[in-house]
Amino acid sequence: MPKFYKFFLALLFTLIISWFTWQIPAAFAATESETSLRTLAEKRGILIGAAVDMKALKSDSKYGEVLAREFNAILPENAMKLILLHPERDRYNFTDTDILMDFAKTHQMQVHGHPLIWHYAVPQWLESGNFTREQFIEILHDYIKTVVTRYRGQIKVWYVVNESINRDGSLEDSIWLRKIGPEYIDLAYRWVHELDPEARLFYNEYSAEEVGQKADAVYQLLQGLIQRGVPIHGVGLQMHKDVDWSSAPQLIENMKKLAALGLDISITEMDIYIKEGFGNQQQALEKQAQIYEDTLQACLSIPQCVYFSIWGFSDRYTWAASWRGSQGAPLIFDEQYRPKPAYYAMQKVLRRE
Ligand code: 9MR
Repeated sequence: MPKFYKFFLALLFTLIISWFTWQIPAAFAATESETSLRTLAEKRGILIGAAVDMKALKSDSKYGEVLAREFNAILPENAMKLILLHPERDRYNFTDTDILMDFAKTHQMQVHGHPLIWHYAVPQWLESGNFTREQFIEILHDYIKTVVTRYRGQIKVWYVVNESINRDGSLEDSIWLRKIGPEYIDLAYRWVHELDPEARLFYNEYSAEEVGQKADAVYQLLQGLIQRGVPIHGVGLQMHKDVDWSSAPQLIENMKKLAALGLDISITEMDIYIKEGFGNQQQALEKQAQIYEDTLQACLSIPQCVYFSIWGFSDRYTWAASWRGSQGAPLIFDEQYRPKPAYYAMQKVLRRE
């Protein structure tokens, strides 16, 4: 064969091989991203998020891979809690929250701050410190200023106050309530708004999804804030439920009522715990999928529901194991990151016209 033809054939062969090398991964990537929850949610203009376990993010590469592929918003499960962020009076620790912010930036995800003020996860120096009311107000202000200023412009939504109401509708006992009084809530919202006027400020609550005593108390709290001119833009309903939950119509009714106050709504911490004794595994997984489907559908049916977030995403890492005594498989991927029926149910809802 003349040299020219040999050269031509080699060139052609190289071109074909490189075309395949580029096209095949591109094709896989396209399939993956076209069906991911994140892509489907973006087409509908909503945020789909997950709470992030920092230990998992730092040690398990598959965790970060699935997180970035499936979600366009994140919030820290624990890293922003006062006890971790401000463990001593003169010391802050932003190591994990900075890692989270970098991860979000790299993968173009929105970050939500959770929680700024909570009655739980308060460090010992504050719990047992003998401070006056004025000192408490100063400590709260300094804390808010330090954290909000550090992430100004990067954290788009702040869950400023978390779980300030008991199941019976009364105000939850907390160091803030005891030392400052109920006005700690107004002060916190006003300060965050002053420090970052662009951030959307939300209130976050558990067991206030269905209509009833607690939901009414949350409504009154929010209505009061609005009437007093306190900057509040939205409310997060957590959705930690068991697999026998069946109150989607009540959730919709409640969301409509809250939206009528002029507030945005988010589902912030959804997980559906499979209780022992609930049918066989297949029945439990199907019922769990149905609840994810109904809740996401409820959110999509309310224009003000702008954010839907799960409390983790893989059963490999769930708070239920430590808090409820058993794992309960409450999330949408199993421990090996295989999608569960709940994942496909969410895909189905996001595709629905
Ligand atoms: O899932 C969180 C768990 O790992 C922590 O130990 C616990 C205490 O900080 O908080 C859990 O997250 C809670 C969230 O911050 C507020 N709503 C209820 C969540 C589940 O308890």
